Amino acid sequence: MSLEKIFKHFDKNNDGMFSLDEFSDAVLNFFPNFSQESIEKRFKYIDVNGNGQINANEFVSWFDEVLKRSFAACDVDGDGKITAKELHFVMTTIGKTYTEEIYAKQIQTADTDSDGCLNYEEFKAMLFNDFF
Ligand SMILES: [Ca+2]
Ligand SMILES: [Ca+2]
Ligand SMILES: [Ca+2]
Repeated sequence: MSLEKIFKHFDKNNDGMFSLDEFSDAVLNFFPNFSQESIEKRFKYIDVNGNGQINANEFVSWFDEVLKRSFAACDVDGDGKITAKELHFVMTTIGKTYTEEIYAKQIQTADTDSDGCLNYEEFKAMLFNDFF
């Protein structure tokens, strides 16, 4: 699942642009905790040319940035890979109570090169698999 496909998926009327409604659906799908206010703030931030719509380019470059930042946040030791231990540690600090085993299983399903941890591509795949 690529970002372009995600964009098309949430672009309900297929005009190649996100309205605020379409955008807020997309965001809530990935980040259910976002408030409407912070969604609107982001919408304005992503709408680089300020025409009140987000086009595919604006969306893809923003989302990629968000994913890279989330990846970096989970990659505690900064080696470019996320282990179950790191995922467990990070999720625990934000209040999730799953065991390390659960994260190991989750990683396994996305671990295409079978090295037991997630690189950035695998990380993206894991997030997208959860939603589509
Ligand atoms: Ca725009
Ligand atoms: Ca790491
Ligand atoms: Ca891997």
